[in-house]
Amino acid sequence: MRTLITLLAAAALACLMAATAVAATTLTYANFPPASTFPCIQMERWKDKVEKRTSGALAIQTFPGSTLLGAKNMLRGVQTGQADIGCISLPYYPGVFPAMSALNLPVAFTSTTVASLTMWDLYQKYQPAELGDVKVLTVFTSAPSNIMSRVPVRQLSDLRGVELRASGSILDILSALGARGVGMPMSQTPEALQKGVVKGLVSSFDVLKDFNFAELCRYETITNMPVYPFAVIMNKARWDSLPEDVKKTLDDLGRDQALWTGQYLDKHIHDSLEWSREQYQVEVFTLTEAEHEEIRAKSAGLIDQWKADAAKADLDADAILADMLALKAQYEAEHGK
Ligand code: DTR
Repeated sequence: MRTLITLLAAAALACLMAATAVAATTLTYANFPPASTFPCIQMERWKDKVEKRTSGALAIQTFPGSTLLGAKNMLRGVQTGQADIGCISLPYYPGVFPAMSALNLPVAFTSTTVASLTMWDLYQKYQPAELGDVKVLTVFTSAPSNIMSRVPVRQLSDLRGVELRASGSILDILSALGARGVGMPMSQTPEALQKGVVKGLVSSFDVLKDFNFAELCRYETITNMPVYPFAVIMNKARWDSLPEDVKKTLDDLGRDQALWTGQYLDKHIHDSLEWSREQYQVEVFTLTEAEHEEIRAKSAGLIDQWKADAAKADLDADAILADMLALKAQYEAEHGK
């Protein structure tokens, strides 16, 4: 009897130890927009994959909707370890990412899949110092940006004096077109729209559904303005503390996650626009070829400006730009425009 009890106790202890070994490490992952939006959808997908592929050795605790860190303190919060992992939108940090902000230039990306894979390869090739004090787990972009507004923008001249929320390079494009760009992160936009501080926003069409912006912004104008680059970053010391096999699992997931997110968003922007048409009968305006040319002409200076800024940061701007355009062409051939 005594032997049986000892055996049972030993078995119970073994089970307990195995269970503790399995859920050994929990990492926190902060995100700024609400759970329904694509940066958080990709976060949950990444969490599922990581937990499965590490057989539970890593558990990921996700914090959507700025519950742990907000859009503007995300970078610092991850650097200092307030969160282990965080999702940053690079254009929210002007001047901080001279190399990777190339993805925010007016180079006419039309596919999120293509832009996200291009960003991944460009990051791998240059590993720029601007992201040197964090571990980059994956990168992706938003879809091309369009106007969503409470007032109709049927033609470019309707933009004159209209206040539109944006960020990064799009603020400059808007001023060149005579509109009044108001810079703020996406997470502050619902309130600004509600209060009438802005008459609309410039972003990709996913937000029509995911933030229900279609309810207020009944007019959509297709402008194909730049995509916004994002990076999922991890605290460096925390990364260094992970076992080698876990690091490899996370590294192996980086490109796959960029591809998955691009494909998810490419599909979702169509679903979101269809939903907005059915739900709120939104009107969609297209511009003439001459108007697209006007946008291109008025945005061209941004590329020179970016080159000058990149050169100041000791980067080979021409090489980065040429590589980005070559990758874009390669992925467009592979995945379509
Ligand atoms: N267009 C960028 C990025 C963006 C697009 N959709 C979402 C949803 C949630 C947060 C950010 C974004 C922007 O306007 O910030």
